Amino acid sequence: MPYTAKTIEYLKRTSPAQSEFYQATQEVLLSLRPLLDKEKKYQRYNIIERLVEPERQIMFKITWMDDEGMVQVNKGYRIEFNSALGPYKGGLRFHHSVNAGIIKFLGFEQIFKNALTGLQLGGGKGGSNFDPKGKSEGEIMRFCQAFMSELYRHIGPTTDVPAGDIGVGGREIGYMFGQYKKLTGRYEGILTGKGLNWGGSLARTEATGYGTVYFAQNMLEAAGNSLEGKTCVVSGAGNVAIYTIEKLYELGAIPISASDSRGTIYDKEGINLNTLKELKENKKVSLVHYLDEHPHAIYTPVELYDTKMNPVWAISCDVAFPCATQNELNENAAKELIKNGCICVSEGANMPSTADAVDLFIGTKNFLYGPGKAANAGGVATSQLEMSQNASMQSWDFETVDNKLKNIMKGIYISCSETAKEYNSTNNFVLGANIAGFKKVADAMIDQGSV
Ligand code: NDP
Ligand code: 2IT
Repeated sequence: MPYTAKTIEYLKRTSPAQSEFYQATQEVLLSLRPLLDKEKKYQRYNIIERLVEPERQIMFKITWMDDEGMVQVNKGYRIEFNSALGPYKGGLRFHHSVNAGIIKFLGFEQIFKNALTGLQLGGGKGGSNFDPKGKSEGEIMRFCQAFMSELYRHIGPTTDVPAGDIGVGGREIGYMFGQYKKLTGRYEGILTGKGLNWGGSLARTEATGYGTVYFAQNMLEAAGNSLEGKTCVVSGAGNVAIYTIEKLYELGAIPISASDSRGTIYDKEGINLNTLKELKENKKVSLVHYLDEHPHAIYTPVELYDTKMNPVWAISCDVAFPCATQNELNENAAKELIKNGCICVSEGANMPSTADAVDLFIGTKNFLYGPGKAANAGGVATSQLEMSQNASMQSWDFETVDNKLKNIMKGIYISCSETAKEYNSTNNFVLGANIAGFKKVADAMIDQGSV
């Protein structure tokens, strides 16, 4: 489409070397074509050009002292992408691969995801190229404090509210919250994913994984199917993967895999959840130790991966849940999944499937594909429930939050599904999610004038 090509060309020229950002943008723009053809107001108000440019991009230096007394330097980012629907909201990622393009793709996806929740949330994302691997507890704390020593001046409970993402969980949120309080003297909801006895919400830890499973459940039920008895493969072994696996067991499915940055575990009897939590949440060690307690499982280290794909996608399954990172599921993997009988993919991670893989899923008759910006929106939605509890000084019980999460995920499914039908693309939830999310943001931008 000329409009898409023109925008991508413009982005490549003005924001060079941001391949993940172009990828995310291209997918959205291609989906929007039928809407833009029909409703000329979006072009009249130049919404696309306005939307692909972040409102504000903050880049800063983080200096901190390691255990040897060496001063270390990292890059810090907070990209405040779009505030048409509410305060900027989105996680912080600490991973060695982080750069401006990655934070920008995540921030861009976040705009539509947050819109789909139906809640008042703008889109943003942040992070650092800090590598938490092998760092001591003291180093993690000093880094988090140094990161917040700059970030604190840019965030606020009604302006920008970060949360966790890869490499940022409850521990890091705690250190950052403490530093914010120290610097400002204010005790307020400037981060979500907080500890339960200092402002956190029950079910926030579980929300992304649970929500991804609820989304799969909605897709399958609408097709007259269910998760019960289904064999599921899951990639990742962090927050999203763990609570995906937990909810799958609760709904009678059998999750048989997990993976981390060093390898993949396949346990045909079903992944032992207690072992997984002990290794990844408490001890924070490699998945290879799963074999210590479950020697019958099969472990494949990354060095032995087929160069064409992660072995997790070669395991025969009914439903797949990519829950690790972007572009972890390529065209070969998608072919393999479909060939081996997989009928549904629900994305816990952000943009885990490459564009070719997405095309294959969408082009396969009766295949159910839940894109990340819809399927993993339960995390940010529950973050908003945390903000809501903070603002009203209340705390709701687990069932209350979980029921709200379930309803929000159902609402997202309905909105994707009905929008897809409206554009004669039944079950194309990529088109459904992108158009439904876009309309909310774009209409708000038009109402609010050229600001
Ligand atoms: P965690 O840091 O808790 O876990 C990430 C997991 O994925 C870890 O097991 C990690 O391995 C593995 N991993 C990360 N990067 C790579 C890589 N490049 N190659 C192979 N394995 C990798 O993060 P989350 O579970 O929070 O996030 C997972 C995904 O879900 C991300 O895409 C994130 O953006 C998305 N997401 C997260 C939400 C949240 O609320 N946390 C909400 C919505 C989406 P190792 O253990 O070795 O580090
Ligand atoms: O990608 C995401 O939606 C998240 N990392 C969670 C964001 C949030 O603000 O809870």
